[in-house]
Amino acid sequence: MVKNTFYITTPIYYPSGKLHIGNSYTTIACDTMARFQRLMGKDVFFLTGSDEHGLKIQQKANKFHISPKSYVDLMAEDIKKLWQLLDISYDKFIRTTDKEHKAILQKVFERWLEQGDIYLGEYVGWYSVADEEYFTQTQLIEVFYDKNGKVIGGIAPSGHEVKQIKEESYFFRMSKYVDRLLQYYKDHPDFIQPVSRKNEMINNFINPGLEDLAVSRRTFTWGVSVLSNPKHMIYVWIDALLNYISALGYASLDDSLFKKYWPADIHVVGKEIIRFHAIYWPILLMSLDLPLPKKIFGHGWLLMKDAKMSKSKGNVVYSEVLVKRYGLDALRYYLLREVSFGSDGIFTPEGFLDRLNGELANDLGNLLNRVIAMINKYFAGKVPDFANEVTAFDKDLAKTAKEVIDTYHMAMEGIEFSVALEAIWHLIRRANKYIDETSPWILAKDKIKIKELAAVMVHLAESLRVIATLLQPIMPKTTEKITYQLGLSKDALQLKNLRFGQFSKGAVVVKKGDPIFPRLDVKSEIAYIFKQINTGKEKELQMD
Ligand code: ME8
Repeated sequence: MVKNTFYITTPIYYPSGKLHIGNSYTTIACDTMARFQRLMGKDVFFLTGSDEHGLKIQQKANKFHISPKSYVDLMAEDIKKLWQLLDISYDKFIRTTDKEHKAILQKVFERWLEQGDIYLGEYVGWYSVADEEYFTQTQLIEVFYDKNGKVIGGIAPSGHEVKQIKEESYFFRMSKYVDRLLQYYKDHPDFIQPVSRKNEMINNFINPGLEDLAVSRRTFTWGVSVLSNPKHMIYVWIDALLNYISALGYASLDDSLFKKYWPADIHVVGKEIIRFHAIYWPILLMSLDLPLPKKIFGHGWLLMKDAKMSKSKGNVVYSEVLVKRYGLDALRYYLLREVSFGSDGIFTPEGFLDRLNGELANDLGNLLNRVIAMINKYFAGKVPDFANEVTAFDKDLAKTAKEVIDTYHMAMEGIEFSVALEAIWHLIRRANKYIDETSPWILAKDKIKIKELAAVMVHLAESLRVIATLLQPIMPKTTEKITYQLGLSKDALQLKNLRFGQFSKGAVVVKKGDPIFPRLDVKSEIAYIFKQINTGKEKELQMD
């Protein structure tokens, strides 16, 4: 039997600061995929959440003079509010502080100990007291040597000096599974995407020799302890990765969700954490005799000019600011259209406003406005019945729509949102051109041309119905607005069996359509966005 389920996950984000559009980018992309698969008839489970343990969180809470638990409680609420604002249709929000998650993690850790996959050893690393963090020698920005060439110290990326520390730690035998992992990559060429990232994994991390991973720490207390040796806290990445199965109740009394949805169809992550997902996570799963996720997708970064947008740099844009001023769908559209999903992309206020004015207000907004106005003017709001190939231009419009629907489906299945959107805009532009070609205002002057005029109106309404249907997973609110203005019910939009030429008989459009995307004054809006970025920077610096 073909499995009709679709399990998709975002990374679980650190609540060490307010989430910005970089995190929204991943989550909106996953939401779009989840909505698309639901519309295609799949039984979807969409998981997101927060990664709440570790030193970073502990330190942040200390700064605010509250307990780590109070701090993460506040932050988790804040994240949920953001996802509500962005209309994220997740099925579950997991927190690594959830009691169920912690119990599963501890149980699994004990199993690894029993199996001999985890052993007690000694961790030797470079420790920065100021940062309260370990670094490997390669992470240091400067290394000090004695006269015999032996490494005796160095400088952490923060600029603080590091000292060598030896500490008892548990290790996971990663090396034991490396050959199986490589074989898995070979047998499943689509496992890591984009494919270039697979070569990166093999060349940079596996070929040089995969070391056993230190999976416990004694330097922090805010975490999940090892059941049989509570002095040790489980390493935050093990804690975090386990969320993908603990959220489904793996190894718990009720594992029905796990049985139903595992293995995941796709884990979507930013490229900087693909190593954890494409190397460590599959090995952890192998050691539990579990099937591996079908796909790990490592998307590119949103950059500001040439630096990655990040909390610690303070060069961030917050989604709330853009949504409040320009509407949610402007942000959803921009993020998925601007950047090809596997690549990096640069956020610029100019680029954002260009797309809003050119593609949303002009191309799409005007098409809808013109069509609603003409149907009101020429047919008192009632959309004429569909008739095939009445004017010389109908055939080409229908052909374009068919090609666009096909391209869209391929692109959405292939996680190429920008290609899917480009295809939709091809149809939007084709429909606008169709208005110019058929010149309805001239047809309207001639009573004999009424049939042609009717065909033009319904072809345009039908193009808009197709456009609204295709936009549904990406910009659900815009779809609703277009559907409402066209006088259609939600049932008229069936993505799965979408064909051009199915416009509902007897639909009556609204009397006057409100512009769905107002045109903006570019100069003043650029100034506004820049001001918000700078304000954001001040806020972050104050918090640090
Ligand atoms: O890494 N551009 O959490 P995190 C694009 N807790 N995406 C970005 C981005 C940017 N500038 N900045 C952040 C963690 N992201 C771990 C994950 S999963 C088991 C544990 C997105 O809060 C992107 O998806 O640092 C990236 O991988 C994630 O946020 C990192 O979030």
